Amino acid sequence: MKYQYHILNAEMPGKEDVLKMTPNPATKELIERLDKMNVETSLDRFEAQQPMCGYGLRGLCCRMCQWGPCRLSEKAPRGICGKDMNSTIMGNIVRALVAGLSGHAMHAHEVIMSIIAAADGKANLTLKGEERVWELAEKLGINTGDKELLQAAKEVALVLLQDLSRMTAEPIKLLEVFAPEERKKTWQSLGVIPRSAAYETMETLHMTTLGACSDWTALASQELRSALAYCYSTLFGSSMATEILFGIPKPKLTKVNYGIMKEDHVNILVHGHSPVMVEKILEKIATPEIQDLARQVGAKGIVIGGMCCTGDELLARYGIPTVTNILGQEFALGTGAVDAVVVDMQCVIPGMKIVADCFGTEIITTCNSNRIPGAIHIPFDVDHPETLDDDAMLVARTAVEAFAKRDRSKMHIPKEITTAMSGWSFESILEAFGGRDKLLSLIKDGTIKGIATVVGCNNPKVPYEHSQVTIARNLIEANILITTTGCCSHALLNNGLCAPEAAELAGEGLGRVCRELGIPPVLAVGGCVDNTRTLRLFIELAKAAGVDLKDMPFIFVGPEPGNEKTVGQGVSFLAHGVSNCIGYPAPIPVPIPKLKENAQSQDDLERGSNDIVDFFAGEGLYEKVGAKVYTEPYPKLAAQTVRMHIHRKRQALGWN
Ligand code: NFS
Repeated sequence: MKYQYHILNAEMPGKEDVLKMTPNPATKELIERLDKMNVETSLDRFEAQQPMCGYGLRGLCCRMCQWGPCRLSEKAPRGICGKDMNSTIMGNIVRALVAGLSGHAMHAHEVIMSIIAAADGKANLTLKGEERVWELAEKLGINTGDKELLQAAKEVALVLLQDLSRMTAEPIKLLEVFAPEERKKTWQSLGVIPRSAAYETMETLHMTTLGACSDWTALASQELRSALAYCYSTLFGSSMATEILFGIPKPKLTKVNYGIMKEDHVNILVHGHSPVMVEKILEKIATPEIQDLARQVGAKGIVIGGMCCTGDELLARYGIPTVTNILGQEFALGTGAVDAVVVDMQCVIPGMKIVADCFGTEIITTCNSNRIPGAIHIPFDVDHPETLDDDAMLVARTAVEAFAKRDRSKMHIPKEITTAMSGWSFESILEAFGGRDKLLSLIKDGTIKGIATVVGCNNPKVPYEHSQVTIARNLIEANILITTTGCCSHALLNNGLCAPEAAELAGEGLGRVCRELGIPPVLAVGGCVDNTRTLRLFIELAKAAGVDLKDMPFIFVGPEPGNEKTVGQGVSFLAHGVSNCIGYPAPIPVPIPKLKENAQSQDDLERGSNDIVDFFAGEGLYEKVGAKVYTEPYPKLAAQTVRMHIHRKRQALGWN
């Protein structure tokens, strides 16, 4: 590949590498087209950033006060304040984790507050996830007596809100309810049970400020504590509150990929994370008024396409086609056929507006935290939800009216359309397999060797979607069932791995089961916050097996970690005893093998090492939680690493 980084023992792709390796033909077509039209994308800006700063890449740059920035090296191993490399690296990682946590926390806040607004009669929202309300009410010990649904839902929402915001020394309620007993004891003994998302964020920023904590091991504990706050408050909070609002998804067949857009239709893409406003917009688009408007502006109909996690949410619930992920958002606009992109919160890159302006695409922002200069802003404000219907109508109208302005000379929609089965919730997975005991017995007898959750973002440091698809193909071939979410799920969806027909690509055992049940070997379980669904599945199967979660043949795979939000995803699973295999070195100095002091020959090497790498990839974390991090940029080797990990777990359990 074009860029070699010896300090990382890794390499990074240039645009020509991406073109060669990216697996979706539609993507190649659009990258080439944008290139020819001289439209700048993240691939160009990535090249403009080369070479990247070695201090930043290894987490050795400290910018936490105004004495620096300090760049730490062998020559200058401490910052001006005296902080050493270990606490600098760990401090940077835990700060990134709580930045990601904050993203999911604002998402959780919006959906939880929407339930309260619905219950108070302020927002015109009908709760569709009744079974989740009663389940959570019971688990949380809420006396439902003869309470109405809305009142019970409000009481559940208030608990979720406390889990986001509690300042006193009580644990997160959802952790008490959902975490395995063995894990709770482990976390208790490590002293890492969190109070709330807000408290742990505050404490992390406090611990990493100038002249605060210089003990990296204490920061490592705060990393675990914050990850558990992230997991049980922001992920569980968002995912479950969304299920209360809009229902628990059920499997259905649909189509995905860039080809779902139509030249003679209004094409509206919805993008971001929180589905509250978007659900209302969908409702409005279905009204005769908006359908008539589409015909009046000369369109044959309206196509909705999803991007990123908002796309995943709608795909899961309604089978609304998805188009692409965070790195594909500019490519999608390169079709010149998108009339409007409606964006809510997070993962909406500023570069998208640059491409939008080249093609006359309207960007409509709906979240006050995500403003874009030059975009039309029609916000959903959860504190003033009374205008939700009018605002959603205005968004729908504005998006449809944009059709009349489209420059038809610049249209080019790739033809790729892919079948997919979406709508995999915790419940629907168990149901599809005939219950948890049936799924467990398939795992125990080796028909299915284990489960890998292959998830996460895109990262231009890795050839776009290549590793995600290669790893997934290799794993299903080895009879490893896959769950997927977020940006990675779009890669697997568009490449046909989430279609029932993908059973033909799976190994003998997994393939046979999928064919019998009519399901795919890769189950798209939703947006990133829905990693809770996989986690619940892991917890449930371990419980059924009577085995500690850390001993089960499960793994978390993140081929293209990119956003700060993925740090918390990985560490959440680690804290549960589920190892990670990531596709790119984290901002930690990579140990490079070096010649021994008295080396007699060139191959007389010793393994490089440093405390932080030893902690994550060696014994440190493993001794605490029973899981570790493997880093493997080469996808076929990563798949081998996963297979080996699962094989070892099975051997230890005697499941061969
Ligand atoms: Ni997850 Fe969803 Fe994608 Fe990454 Fe962004 S969309 S929450 S953060 S980039 S997977």
